[in-house]
Amino acid sequence: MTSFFPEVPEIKFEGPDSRNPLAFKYYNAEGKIGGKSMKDHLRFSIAYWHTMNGGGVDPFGVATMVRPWLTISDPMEQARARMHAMFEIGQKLGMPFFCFHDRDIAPEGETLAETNKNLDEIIALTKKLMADSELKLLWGTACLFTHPRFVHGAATSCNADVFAYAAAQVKKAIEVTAELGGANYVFWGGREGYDTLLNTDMKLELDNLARLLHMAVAYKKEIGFTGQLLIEPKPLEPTKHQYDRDVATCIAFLKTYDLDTELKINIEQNHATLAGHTYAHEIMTARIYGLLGSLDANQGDYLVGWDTDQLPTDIYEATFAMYEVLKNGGIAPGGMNFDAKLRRGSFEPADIFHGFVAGMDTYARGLKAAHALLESGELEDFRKQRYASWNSGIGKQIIDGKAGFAELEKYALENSSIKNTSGRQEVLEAIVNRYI
Ligand code: XUL
Ligand code: CO
Repeated sequence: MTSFFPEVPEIKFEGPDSRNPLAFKYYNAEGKIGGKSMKDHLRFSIAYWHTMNGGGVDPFGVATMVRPWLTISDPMEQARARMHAMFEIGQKLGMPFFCFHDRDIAPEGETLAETNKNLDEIIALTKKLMADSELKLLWGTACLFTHPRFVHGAATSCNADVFAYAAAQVKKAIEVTAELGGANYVFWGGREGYDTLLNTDMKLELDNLARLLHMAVAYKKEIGFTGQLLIEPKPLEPTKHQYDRDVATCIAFLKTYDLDTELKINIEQNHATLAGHTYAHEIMTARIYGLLGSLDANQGDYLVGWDTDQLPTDIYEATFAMYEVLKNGGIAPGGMNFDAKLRRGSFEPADIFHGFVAGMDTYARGLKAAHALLESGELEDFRKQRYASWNSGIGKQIIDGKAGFAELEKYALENSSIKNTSGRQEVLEAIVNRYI
């Protein structure tokens, strides 16, 4: 295969003083933070769909991206070329992982059997390319939202034939993910939601979503797939209400349907902000319930109300995210998937590399800042002190279950002059700024 990016060299770490746009200033794959390499902390991944298939189409305009592989008219020939191009991108960036939907990598045929045959051929090619490359599979998933058959949803469709088709597709997608040694398998509920309650049996739809996930759990065990299953929350888009709205909703769903020991959560920053949460809030919520699985690293635009899926460049967001990841003891077997696309105006092939360099450097800075902040204990010590009243006296009695309403009433009557201390938010924000 000839190179798709002859003008782009291998991207090297040159340090913060470098002015070379095609060099890392902060991401040093083998550089150690707290005894662990940056590569192992961050576990970066290419999202196949945005990077290889995204043309820059928006509701007002056609594709702008210059992508030589997308001009190949034979769909299977194009699929092969696209896969080669992705491996070139991965190799030049030293990217450890990639993620894909089944339909991103191979075209649909006339029948499901033909579609599966197309997929098998591209999976065989991928496996061959992986054998000569460092690139590993972070996760696979099934695209259950693009084709018109999924107009009313997939697992939550009103039409049982669609549920059956979706199940067949998920079965195959888990098989090929296992075949490539995927570390995880993701369920994002593409059209699992509703546009109007007037035509929706929400209880049946939620029960059916759980039914499909239970089938996936059983099948994973049957074939011995050891990857982690993940569910990805998103509040809206494409439907007006997505059932997997946010982390808390996913936790309630997983616990209600006895799935919380089988699935963890894949959290995307832009989905968090669309749900009215910060990324750190969502990561912390999953972490404290032991359900933090993986991250889709991107960012939205706070002035725009949809999922803009931008490459992450906000160091504050990256720092707060990495602070939570470090408190979680790391993100493996999950990773940080750049579920992100270039702006429509950044259409040259080299922009792919510029986008990833920006995202990888942002998270490297976030990791460094978060590690230093955590090591310093400045936030943790403040927090500990703030809750000190729970370590002794009446606080400890409440925690130990030794004080009920009667004891607390007696205590309050005897101690009714309460003294609070400042939360010092501004001091804490200034502390964070010293580490950024
Ligand atoms: C869509 C989205 C998906 C999932 C995988 O907003 O995030 O690409 O990450 O299906
Ligand atoms: Co995503």
